[in-house]
Amino acid sequence: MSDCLFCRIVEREIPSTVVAESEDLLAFRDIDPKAPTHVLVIPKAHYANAVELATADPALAGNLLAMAGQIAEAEGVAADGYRLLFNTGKNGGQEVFHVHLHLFGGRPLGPMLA
Ligand code: D5M
Repeated sequence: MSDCLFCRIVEREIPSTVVAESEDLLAFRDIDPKAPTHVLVIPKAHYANAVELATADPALAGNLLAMAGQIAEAEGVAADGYRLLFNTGKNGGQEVFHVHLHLFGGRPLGPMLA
């Protein structure tokens, strides 16, 4: 989708700091990090949200989670713990409607909701 920001990152039309890549997945640093480690993991194919991805391709959804775990290890945040988050829809705080898994780590993150 040419009007999708994250599709354009996949196509390298918009630069990003890539931390991991596979045939189907891309992980890059969030442009506005909320933690010392803040990485977004996305499928290269366009799905609007996590449920759409998991419904259409459960194996890919699982691989996406597994990649997040590998990145957490590589970033050195796995031992102390980290947060994985899918914002879903407007009330969920989703701003980019190409599914992305937030990986936050590197500091205590506190309670989930303010
Ligand atoms: O999160 C969308 C996230 O996408 C938000 O944390 C900023 C990030 N973002 C926006 N543009 C870019 C670019 N160009 N590179 C890297 N990260 C970006 P949401 O869950 O939709 O609120």
